[in-house]
Amino acid sequence: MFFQKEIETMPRADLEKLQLERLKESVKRASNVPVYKKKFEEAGITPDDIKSLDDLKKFPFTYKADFRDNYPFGMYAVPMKDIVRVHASSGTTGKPTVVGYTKNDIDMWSDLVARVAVAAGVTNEDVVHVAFGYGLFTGAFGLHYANEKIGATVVPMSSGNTEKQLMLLQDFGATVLVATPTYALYLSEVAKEKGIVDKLKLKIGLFGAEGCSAGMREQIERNFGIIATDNYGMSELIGPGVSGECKFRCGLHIAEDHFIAEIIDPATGEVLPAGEEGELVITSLTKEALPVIRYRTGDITSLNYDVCECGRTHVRMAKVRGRSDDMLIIKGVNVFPSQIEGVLMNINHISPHYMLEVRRENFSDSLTVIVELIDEKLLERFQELDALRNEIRAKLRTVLGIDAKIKLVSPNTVERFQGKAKRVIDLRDKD
Ligand code: DLL
Repeated sequence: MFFQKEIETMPRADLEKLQLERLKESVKRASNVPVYKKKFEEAGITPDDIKSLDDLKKFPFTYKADFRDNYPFGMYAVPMKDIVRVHASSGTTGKPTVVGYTKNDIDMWSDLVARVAVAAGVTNEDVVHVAFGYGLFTGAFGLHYANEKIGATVVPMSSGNTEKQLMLLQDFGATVLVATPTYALYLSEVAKEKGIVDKLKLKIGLFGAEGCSAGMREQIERNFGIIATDNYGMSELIGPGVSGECKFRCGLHIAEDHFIAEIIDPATGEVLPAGEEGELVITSLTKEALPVIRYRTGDITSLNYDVCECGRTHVRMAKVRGRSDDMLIIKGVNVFPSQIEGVLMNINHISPHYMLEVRRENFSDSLTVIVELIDEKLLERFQELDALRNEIRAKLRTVLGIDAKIKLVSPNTVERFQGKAKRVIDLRDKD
């Protein structure tokens, strides 16, 4: 199913022609912003130097720090009177990253998220329960307007209050759940415990805003009896709608008529050949309020340009493996939390809720994986407990190449998250 079939299945040659035309315009728009003007001058490059898509490489990168340094509105390329909406991404410390939209930007944004929702099977017959937090976060509003545009019935539930979420999911007959995978998992477990899964009409999960291992997704799908797709985005780029899976779930189609994707080596900044894994860099082609040129997303993925079985021609990015900045370096070894999750999801007797604690002990890093047991009684059966601990440690060693301490804890003692999960506690600077 397509929301904008002609564009979504456009032959690559036509798509690239469109991208080139739009790229020239986007770079021109960006050069109205003092930060970009300065960057371009320093690099000795002007918008007129763009003759082919390959010329994009000559432009300097844009970083999250550029947004911070120009807080709150210094990255806007249009006067404030043309800005109709402001959002911001939740920085855990300091000032948030502020973004803005013109009327056209909002319209384009809704179209792109609608593509993702329709690709997952959403129609005007659906009741869409949005359990993302409404507010400065882009997730809720992004999914809200897109699903309205499709003609679905939108329930702007917001996050929190799990009991009420379940009551309304049931009473309003929601068929689509929009949430972070972590919160969807929690909701599904509580629904199971309460024995109300059979009373729900859910069919589709639209999950995004954070990564989710295949094992965790399967668990949510099993608990709820749904099919879930993954969608990706980031406030600086637009919010959700940058890319999303189709029903074949073999990569997330990037809306290439509005964005150009590159993969670079995060250490050298060099563009990597198609198929190689590295950091995703995105250039916006149509954004009016906030053009971004070669934005360093920090997200690690790879690109696949083969036409998908669904007929979409737009490039597919692999599920995000992690952010370059949430990669832990433990005893010199690069460890992504997603790798640990991948291992834990395939082990019996433990719940999918976990935390990672990193410390520095005797001048050496140590990783503790805190995992919740499903059955409290196991805590009294020392031999079995020991065997389980050893199994987890051995499996993690095979995948990560390092030894981790395993702490098994009682059911329901690991924190549950209602938005994006924060599973890593890095105490190395604090010890
Ligand atoms: O999370 C936008 C969004 C909302 C996307 C709802 C999808 C659904 P930010 O709060 O700015 O924006 O966070 C962006 O979240 O750089 C990734 O590291 C991570 N992220 C977002 N979607 C995914 C995903 C929104 N599907 C940051 N898989 C990004 C993995 C994701 N990571």
